Amino acid sequence: METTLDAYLDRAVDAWTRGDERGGATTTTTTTTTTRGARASDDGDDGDEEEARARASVVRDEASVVRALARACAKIGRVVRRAGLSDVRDIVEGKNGSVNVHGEEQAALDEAAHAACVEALTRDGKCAWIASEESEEIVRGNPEGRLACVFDPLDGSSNIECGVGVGTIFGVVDVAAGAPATAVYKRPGRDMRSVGYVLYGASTVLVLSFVSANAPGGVCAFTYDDARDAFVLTRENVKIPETGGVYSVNQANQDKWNASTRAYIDECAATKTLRYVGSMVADVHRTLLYGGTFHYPADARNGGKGKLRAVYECFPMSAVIERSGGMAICGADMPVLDIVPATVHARCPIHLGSARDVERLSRMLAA
Ligand code: FDP
Repeated sequence: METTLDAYLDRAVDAWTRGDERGGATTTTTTTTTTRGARASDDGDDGDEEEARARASVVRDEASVVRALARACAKIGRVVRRAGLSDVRDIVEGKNGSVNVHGEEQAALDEAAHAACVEALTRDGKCAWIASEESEEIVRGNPEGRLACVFDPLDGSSNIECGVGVGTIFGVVDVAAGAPATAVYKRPGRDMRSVGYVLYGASTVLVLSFVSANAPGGVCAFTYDDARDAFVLTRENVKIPETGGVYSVNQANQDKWNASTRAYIDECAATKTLRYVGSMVADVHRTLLYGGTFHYPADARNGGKGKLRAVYECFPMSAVIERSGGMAICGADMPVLDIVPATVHARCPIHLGSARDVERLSRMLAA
């Protein structure tokens, strides 16, 4: 019997909730009762149980956020597949995209994908803040919400007209009740809870790491089944190969990189195969499954910052890669997930992929 995303999330929420009860209230109760006596135990029980309940309820909210995003992505996927045929109004009612003018369709699809995600998350009501590549400001959600969602609604959109894979990238962070919008990004990427992406390619695939690296089933992949209008679990415990024979980078920029980045890529060029779609989601998905590396280095054009956005592109992708056993760095010994961005749209250099390959690069960058 196949597992749908809904069924997976139900099971995952159950597992987290049971785990919270074991790790929180129950275990600690025994300890406090024997070491601090009955009265102290009563106080501790209440606090622990309350904390466990609060944690479980955040996990339930998070499952709801992932469901809402997956529904929006299913809609986006249907429209992307019909790019050139269907109207962007298929995604968001009332939105009238200029689909007939060459070039404008991409922009309209970007915006419509953004609107579809915002609409789904707003209706879900679990997020206090919603940050998107397509919005200068962070969007206010439900002030009572304890989660925030960040996303790039349609990454690689310059590829849409030629039918090459594009994607949605997302991450979820927890924010204290009443926290300001800065709580969404003024923190290391390692704080991200659920992370993932949807690739709109030959098939529509959702890759998800739910809540943390310890999610039931680890990093999972779900394939969208049109007939059932559902994402169906197709891979569990996805592990990136330790090393790979493919590297992925826009080599046309090589004269703008620093010497050690160039030296590493020269070494790759001599020993590996180059594959570069130019769509981060497609390039990273191939890297996750087949191994190797993906790079968007700092270059002379962007003052050492790289092109890709830290919060909603590099953090979720780096977390997926790390949780599947790989590495993601922005410089020598500098994990991408340790960066604290100055703004929600900050950029950072990125090198991610198979652990042994990224380790070698890190050593070369250090030298
Ligand atoms: P795009 O501009 O088409 O949205 O996020 C930006 C991105 O695509 C990534 O998906 C992709 O990896 C990168 O830019 C490609 O940039 P270059 O064309 O400079 O190689």
